[in-house]
Amino acid sequence: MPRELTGPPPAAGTHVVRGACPHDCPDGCAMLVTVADGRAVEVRGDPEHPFTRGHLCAKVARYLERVYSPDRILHPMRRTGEKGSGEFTRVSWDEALDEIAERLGAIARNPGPQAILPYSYAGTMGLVQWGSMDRRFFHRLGASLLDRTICTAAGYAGSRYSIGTVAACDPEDLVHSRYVVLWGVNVLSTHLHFWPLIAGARQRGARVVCIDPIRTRTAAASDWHVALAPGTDAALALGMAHVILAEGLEDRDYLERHAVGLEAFRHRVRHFSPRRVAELTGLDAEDVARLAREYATRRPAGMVWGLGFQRTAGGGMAARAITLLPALVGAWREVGGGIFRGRSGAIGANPAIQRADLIPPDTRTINMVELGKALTDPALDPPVLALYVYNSNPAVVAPNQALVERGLRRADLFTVVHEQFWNDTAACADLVLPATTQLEHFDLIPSWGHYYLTANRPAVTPLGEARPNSEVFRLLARRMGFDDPCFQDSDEDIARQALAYGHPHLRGLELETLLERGWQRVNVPRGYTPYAEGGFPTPSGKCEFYSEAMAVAGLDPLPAFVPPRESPRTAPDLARRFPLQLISAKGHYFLNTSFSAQPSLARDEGPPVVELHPEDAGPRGIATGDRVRVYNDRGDFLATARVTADRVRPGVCFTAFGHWHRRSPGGRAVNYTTSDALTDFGGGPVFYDNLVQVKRLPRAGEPRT
Ligand SMILES: Nc1nc2c(c(=O)[nH]1)N[C@H]1C(S)=C(S)[C@@H](COP(=O)(O)OP(=O)(O)OC[C@H]3O[C@@H](n4cnc5c(=O)[nH]c(N)nc54)[C@H](O)[C@@H]3O)O[C@H]1N2
Ligand SMILES: Nc1nc2c(c(=O)[nH]1)N[C@H]1C(S)=C(S)[C@@H](COP(=O)(O)OP(=O)(O)OC[C@H]3O[C@@H](n4cnc5c(=O)[nH]c(N)nc54)[C@H](O)[C@@H]3O)O[C@H]1N2
Ligand SMILES: [Mo]
Repeated sequence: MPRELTGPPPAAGTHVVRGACPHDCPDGCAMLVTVADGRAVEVRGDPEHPFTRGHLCAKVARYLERVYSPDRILHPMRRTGEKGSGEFTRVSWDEALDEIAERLGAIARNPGPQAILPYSYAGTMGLVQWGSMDRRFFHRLGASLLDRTICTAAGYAGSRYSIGTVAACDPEDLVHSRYVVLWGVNVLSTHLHFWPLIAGARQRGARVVCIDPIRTRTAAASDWHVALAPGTDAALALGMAHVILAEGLEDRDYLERHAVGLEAFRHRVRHFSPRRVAELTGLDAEDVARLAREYATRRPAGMVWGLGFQRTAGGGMAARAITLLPALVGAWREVGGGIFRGRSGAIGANPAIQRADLIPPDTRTINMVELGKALTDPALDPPVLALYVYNSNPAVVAPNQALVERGLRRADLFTVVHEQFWNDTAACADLVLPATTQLEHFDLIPSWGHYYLTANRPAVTPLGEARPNSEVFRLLARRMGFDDPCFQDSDEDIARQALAYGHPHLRGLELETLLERGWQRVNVPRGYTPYAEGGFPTPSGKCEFYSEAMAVAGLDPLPAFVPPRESPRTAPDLARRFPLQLISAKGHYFLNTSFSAQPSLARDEGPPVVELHPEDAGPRGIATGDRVRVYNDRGDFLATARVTADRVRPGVCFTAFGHWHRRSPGGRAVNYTTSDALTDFGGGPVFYDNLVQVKRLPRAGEPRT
């Protein structure tokens, strides 16, 4: 392949380079980067890309601020001060890599390679930079495996038990829906490019319903906001099923041919009358019945589900119950019906990319949600002695930060952080390595929202001494003496291996075309109705209302309502001390913690705020603008109060996730209060299952109490 396609354009003259947004967002945008004399001067959305439609979000539209930020890490650095002090001195790449190879080698010999833990998530979703050479390296090394559960694990597990997959209908077909249910998802902030399609459906007469305890931008823009109590979604879904079955609104023909276990399910949902569901969810019984009737009769009925309901103890079961609803009413039959989540991600499943065959037998797995435990548990054998972080900011994103912090500050822990920015995690490193941004490396970007694969050609040469993840692991593999030829593959080789995977969705995709055109639709037809005639990828090939696989796994084979761990109803003693349920969902101007230190985005998002209902604020003497402390037994953070009867229900409060600790008042953000407990199954986090108390801090001139 000509170098001009996988490398940056010539240093002289003006060029438009095709790129792809790497961030952890379903929209997977195609970008056009204008480069003048070797410097990127503009990024914009590709107007021809059917999903991007020429529009970038508030964050990525300012990507140049990121690339050319004075806060970038541009050279390898070694710690000189105490851990967390932020004192570092510059070293050469050779010194840094030699030291890493030496330390990892020594630990691998004694006590053994499992004392090494890689920690990465989705700083980039690129096929090459997210998980390829890094996985090969750690697999061959025999390091502990990391279970990457922090985002969608519970929801995916629940959906897989019900319908065998998470991939489904093409979001471009949302315009054909006549009833759009947005379930636990804040589309206008987190899936922005879905909105024009939803608005299109609405123009054609669709009704848009948003199910969310918080009146988000999306809820406010919908026709009907169903503001249920946090973590009660499974009860609502089972209540809807109760009404649908009681009133004979189910699609009997579809169910007979394409479902198993309906009789047992019918028995289960008898317990979920609208009256009981109203008690559990805090909704009106009539609204529960109305939602069920409308969902069953307004066809086609489409659904977009998000992370909201996955973040409480019953997250797995909630996803399981919700993903059964389309089959119950036969929504899968029609274009515009079903669940809208495309995935061009089949590409990443190629075993040649990550080489799981290199993993030594009996290698242990550590759940990333439990990082604090993994770093501090005295019973862990061998203990974690080396942590290698890339594509993630665990010092902010992981729950139970007090424990994470204790772990990261351990003097005997050797920590490498490969990063673009001086964030809280980098501050705890022994060695910091500079990472390239998306404008500086090559990649292919699969989407977890739509059905396009997008190519990213580097626009400029790396700044300073920054290097891509793949390159660093290639160099480390050489130093460790790993001689499998896979460690010599170039980024382009990896991309080709990925495309060569025999998945039917990848038929017709070619690297040359991808690079020239910027993107290609994967091999999924227009008007995609994958389950119109059943064919669910479950063990039975049907939609599983009863799941034998769950029974075998020791789980309830039927969908159930697993209530939150922490709520006034389920933990009354705890709730006496910490009465408020705190939701910490995504910030509009942030992308997790990636953009939180970029000045213009930090300004637009503003400092940490906690929103409370007047009924909760009043007795606490809290008014808008007051400084408050939010706390429980796990920890605390400081914020500014906003009192609002509109946005939150009584007993529930909200704060946006994404603020860095070092940029937060008091040096702590919300994950000091969240729990590292796991969901019912799937091993997911319970960030929004979090009881807290909120206390006003003294106002100016007021005595401290
Ligand atoms: N602007 C922006 N966009 C992003 C991100 C970001 O940080 N900022 N992050 C990206 C990532 S990593 C992801 S995973 C996606 C996530 O995108 P979303 O799925 O939208 O995720 P969240 O914001 O976590 O939660 C969605 C909504 O669920 C609601 N919710 C909370 N608890 C419950 C509950 O018990 N039941 C119900 N029904 N709703 C509940 C919250 O109030 C929130 O409005 O967004 C991606 N896009
Ligand atoms: N309380 C609370 N906690 C949450 C959530 C919540 O809603 N509330 N959301 C959860 C969810 S859904 C998720 S997905 C996680 C997000 O967790 P993470 O995936 O850790 O997300 P980020 O904070 O964006 O951190 C990614 C880091 O990767 C770096 N990076 C980007 N590109 C590259 C690269 O090419 N190479 C290297 N080496 N580094 C790179 C970025 O600079 C950034 O610091 O957080 C979870 N935590
Ligand atoms: Mo996520």
